[in-house]
Amino acid sequence: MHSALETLGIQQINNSSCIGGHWCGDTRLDVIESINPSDLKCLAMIRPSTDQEYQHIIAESTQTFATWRTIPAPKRGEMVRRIAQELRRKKHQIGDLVALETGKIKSEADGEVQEMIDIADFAVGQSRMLYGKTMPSERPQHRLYEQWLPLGVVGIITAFNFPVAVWAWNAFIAVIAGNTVIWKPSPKTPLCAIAIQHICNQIMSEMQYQGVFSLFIPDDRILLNQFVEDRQIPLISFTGSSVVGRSINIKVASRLGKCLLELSGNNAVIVDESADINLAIPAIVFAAVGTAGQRCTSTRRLLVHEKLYDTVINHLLHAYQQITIGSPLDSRTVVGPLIDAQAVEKFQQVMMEVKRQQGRIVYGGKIVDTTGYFVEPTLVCAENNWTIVQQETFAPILYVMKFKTLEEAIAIQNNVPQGLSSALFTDNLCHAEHYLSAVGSDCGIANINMGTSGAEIGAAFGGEKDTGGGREAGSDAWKSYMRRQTNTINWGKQVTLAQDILFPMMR
Ligand code: UN1
Repeated sequence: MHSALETLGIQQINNSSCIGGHWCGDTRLDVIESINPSDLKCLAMIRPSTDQEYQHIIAESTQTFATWRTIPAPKRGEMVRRIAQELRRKKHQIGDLVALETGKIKSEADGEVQEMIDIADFAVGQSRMLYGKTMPSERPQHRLYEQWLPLGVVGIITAFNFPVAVWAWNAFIAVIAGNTVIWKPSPKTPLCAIAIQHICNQIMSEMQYQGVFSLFIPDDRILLNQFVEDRQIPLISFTGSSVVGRSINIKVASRLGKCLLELSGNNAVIVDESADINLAIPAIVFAAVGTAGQRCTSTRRLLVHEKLYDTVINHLLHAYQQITIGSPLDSRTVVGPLIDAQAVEKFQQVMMEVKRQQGRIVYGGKIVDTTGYFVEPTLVCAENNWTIVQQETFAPILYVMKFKTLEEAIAIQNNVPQGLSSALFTDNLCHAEHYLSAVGSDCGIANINMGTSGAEIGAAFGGEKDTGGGREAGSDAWKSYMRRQTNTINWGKQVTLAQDILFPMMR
């Protein structure tokens, strides 16, 4: 067993529900296996959560909320501050575990833990800044203001590709806002969640607030649906595919609950005629092959001005030839494995479709003949209207296309169902401003001279159209985890009606 796992409280067999700091899990059910995608060895086995445990979790979480909401927000921030201290102390070990379980390379895995620390620091500060506005009332001797209050139990469903950071974006902000949280991680990365829950347990026990952070890992859809449909959970935050997100949104909307969605991306980089190639190439390579193309922000489409097309292809080809594929814990590795056999199969299907479309594979296209879910980083000359180009495939496949004018490039970029991230490489100020204007990129994130991935936590994160419209992490995303209450106080001795209404009985 890897030493990082033991340090983080992972045993060979783990229980997956954590209720008030106590672990449980059904010994009668089949275990969930956590598989290392780079050598296919089982890292540990997990006893899945049961229906009964779910009932305990929701009861505990609801009960804890009743007191947690009365704790002053800056004191709630103290809980997150202490968790961040532990994350700093264990950054290296958590990074190892993230690399082992997801297959992302160690420096990106460590970066993910840093992202947790960053959002924790942000949340601690935010705990003193849950600002509401005061407005001048139109009535004499009246005060009019808005205040923000917690929602209740927040459900957080996360994906395998950012097994800890995306939970942290949601959980830390939700908790300083006065909510309690229940985490349903991806069954592909249960150990990362268990390790983080251990840290939360330690701090919750030190601060005598068990039940602020809970975890459950079911192995069936019935329990997941129960969670999503539970009227005791006012907000479900979901990260994953547009297909699953749409069905969750429908279920939550039908009970008039709130959904915070961070769904599929199909992110494009445009290389304008004036682009600095030396800046563009490394940024594109990182965004296309980083995390083996399994970020929701990964660059999937590259639109190149016709005058630079051959040059960019040649530079990319040269860069791709240098990419080393291998163990995520080897510091020389650039690209690790995909998450599982299904992901490899999807990659193969897409490659068959490329061939059917007679697309030119400039580089890669094959699975790597070794143990582990490795595929080659792939460059394909493609057309935007191909079905596979319109869809998000979680693999390091970059579709390259040609354009003549910036307007044409923007139209191609926006002509997909998703709207998460986008980028333009240009040295032309007018083009940059055009791209960022209302007639430019239609995405939630639009960058200039940078890739599409690697967003900082300080700003709001999320996208439009099939990406779901949610905003998480920084800026004013905290408002999604709170309810707004408008308060009007009459501190005078007269009843005054708004809109100049003179009610006869009040004269
Ligand atoms: C995701 O892939 O779901 O911007 C999140 C990025 C990371 C977060 C990605 N900070 O690439």
